[in-house]
Amino acid sequence: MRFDILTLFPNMFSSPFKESILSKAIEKGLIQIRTVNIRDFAEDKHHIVDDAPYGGGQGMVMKVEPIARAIEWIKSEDPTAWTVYLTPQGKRFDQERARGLSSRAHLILLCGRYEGIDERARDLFVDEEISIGDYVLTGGELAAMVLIDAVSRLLPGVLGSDRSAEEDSFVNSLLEYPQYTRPSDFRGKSVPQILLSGNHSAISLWRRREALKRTWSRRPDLLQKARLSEEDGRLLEEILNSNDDCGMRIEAPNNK
Ligand code: 4FD
Repeated sequence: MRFDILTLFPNMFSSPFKESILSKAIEKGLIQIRTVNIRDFAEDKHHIVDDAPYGGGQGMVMKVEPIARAIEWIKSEDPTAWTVYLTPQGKRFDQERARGLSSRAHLILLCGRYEGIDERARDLFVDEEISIGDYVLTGGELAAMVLIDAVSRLLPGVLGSDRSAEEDSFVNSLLEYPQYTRPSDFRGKSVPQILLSGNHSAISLWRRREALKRTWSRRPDLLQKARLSEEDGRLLEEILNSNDDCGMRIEAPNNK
């Protein structure tokens, strides 16, 4: 899969993909990531890429011509490339949208700065607008990095062969159960005995119960859409009828 990142700040991408799993995916040829500097497509003497908004108001708007020329240059190589604009106004990015994008061969990720891009650039060139969450960043670059990471790990061969992305949280709509590794006791806090028992069916049951407890206490909204088995229903009832607080934490107020 190919990612072309359209940005005014290509240096921001010089390290994030050089580590660990994504660098190996690049080495193996499973993904290709290229940055394209929008400024290189400005034709005027000063390579101007932004201008004041028509109608007045604060801030600057990214000009349409350099964006148009950059996207058309990429599309002249591959007319099938799919263009995504990272913006707080886009559809919320989640696991399902990551899976949808992972089926495409070539993504163009358009990173906005300032007050965003000229509306005509969206109308003419943007196929999909995506937001990674309800907060504002100084540019779309960090959002593009998040998207590339979440999409890349879904591609065949990117994660270790023993570990399937399908086992992840959100795929089955529950949060993950707690994990432990050595030592078995740390400052008086011990690993749950069951995990040392070697009883694999009992461990599976415990993990499922813990996943249900966590989801109930932290993300009850996820239980709505979770496809729960009859066994899950029984476990959940058992949990709620017990006096287990499911790890509920009372958050201290943060009054401004
Ligand atoms: N929540 C996101 C994406 C970009 C961004 C920008 C218009 C500002 C947050 C278009 C205004 C892009 C997000 C750049 N902030 N900032 O995904």
